[in-house]
Amino acid sequence: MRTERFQVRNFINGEFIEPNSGRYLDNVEPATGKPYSQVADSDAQDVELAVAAAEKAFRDWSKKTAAERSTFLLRIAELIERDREKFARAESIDSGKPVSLARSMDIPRAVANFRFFATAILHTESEAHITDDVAFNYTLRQPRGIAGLISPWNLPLYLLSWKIAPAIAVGNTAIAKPSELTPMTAFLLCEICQEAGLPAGVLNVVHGTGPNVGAPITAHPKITTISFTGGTVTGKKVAEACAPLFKKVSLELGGKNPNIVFADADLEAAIDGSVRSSFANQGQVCLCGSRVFVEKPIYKQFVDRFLNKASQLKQGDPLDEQTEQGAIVSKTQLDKVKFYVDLAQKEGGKIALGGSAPQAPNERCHEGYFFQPTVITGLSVSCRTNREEIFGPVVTITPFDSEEEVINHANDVEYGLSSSVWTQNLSRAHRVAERIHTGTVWVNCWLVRDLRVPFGGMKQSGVGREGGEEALRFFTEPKNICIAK
Ligand code: TXE
Repeated sequence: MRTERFQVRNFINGEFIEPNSGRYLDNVEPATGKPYSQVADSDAQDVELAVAAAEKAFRDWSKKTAAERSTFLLRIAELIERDREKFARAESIDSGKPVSLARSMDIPRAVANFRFFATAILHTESEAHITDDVAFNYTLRQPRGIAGLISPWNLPLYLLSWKIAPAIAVGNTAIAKPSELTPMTAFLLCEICQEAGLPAGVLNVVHGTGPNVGAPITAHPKITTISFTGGTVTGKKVAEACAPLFKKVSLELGGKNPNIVFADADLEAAIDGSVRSSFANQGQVCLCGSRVFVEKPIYKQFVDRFLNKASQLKQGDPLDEQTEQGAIVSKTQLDKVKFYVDLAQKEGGKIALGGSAPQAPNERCHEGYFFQPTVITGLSVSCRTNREEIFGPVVTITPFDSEEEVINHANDVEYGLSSSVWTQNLSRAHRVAERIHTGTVWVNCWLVRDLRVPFGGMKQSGVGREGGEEALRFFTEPKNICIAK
């Protein structure tokens, strides 16, 4: 018997519409491995419609006062908060993450993103530069037009709203493309935007694949600003498409983040923090610390306690309130994780924990994409497992002898997104933090996020910064006005 599945349609010019092709892709629930809804399989024609809507809306939206725009964003935040339970459940079903995590992290953060930028635009300052007796200059920061916002599947609403909120807060209009694997909360957000009375065309969401929708967005000459979060390989394609059109581009890409534990660390805190940073969201957070380095005197003790703690993580149905480890987002991603666990063994690694799929937590999840939290020891620092982004619940632990040595290990990868350093020695903390090549260094903590701080990566982890003032600047064009005295 064929059941009609819910269809996630595009949101263009304030209305939910069918994709031009009339086609839909199956949207699979990772916990069951079965399609539970469908998502519009859009193409360049749909992007074209969205551009027309965004272009038209820009005329009025960009002229609204900051206070007017702020009111809309605050209303959106309030409505997401009202529906937080619905959003959390939808995010969990769509992505496989534990519902408790969606409820405590993803959805509150989406609310905070809208509130933060709604109020940030009310407190901006403009620069003035006085040129002796000759002239004075002041800087206008004006909206740039249409922003293309492309986001991944690991933190669907969290990351998409982190782009939408600043883009429209400063007066741009936006065309967003969520990951085709996790479109549901973007759809719910569009319903909220309708209810909040956001003018038609200010936010348009075009669903579909990277090549069919993402690529036309990056190639469209009228979409002059591109903010992308995703894999490094895709990031290169985005950069290539944008370069000849001189688009303003922000790329937040992958990571292979070091997590360094010195012998003088508060061991309890370091273990708690490291287990969380290794396995949060099944290791599918670009900020996860996938390479743990432990100073030799405490290596054995650390590994024993880490394994003990990690083995207690409750793996289960993402919709079960007690679950701490849910499902991997897709079969492709699960296969990638398996590939790297095999590779690690070929490279001489020892599986100290996990290494395979667990027993299905219940009948419903029989064909779901689950993998055990996995710990690998005994690998060389330079092997592929320790260099390439796995993006799953797999972490390596490696001993080190000296500060100098571990700084070299930390920096000896192509990525440079984030790092953690665990030590009670303040001077060492400053010294090491200064020398690590990552956009964020956490000392004695992980994933503490202040929305005002610059956020982004070095090297292959990206270009540009998001967050606070950086985001407001990214989504505006500075113009100097020089007036003779
Ligand atoms: O991401 P993609 P994928 C890493 C992780 C993962 C790998 C691949 O290692 O295994 O990337 O994951 C859209 N032009 N991260 O393939 O493809 C795509 O539709 C424009 C790290 O799922 O980078 C989606 O909306 N857009 C990461 C978005 O790009 C294109 C989060 C990201 O998908 C496009 C996710 C194109 N040519 C994966 N092709 C992080 N750092 O947060 C695809 N897209």
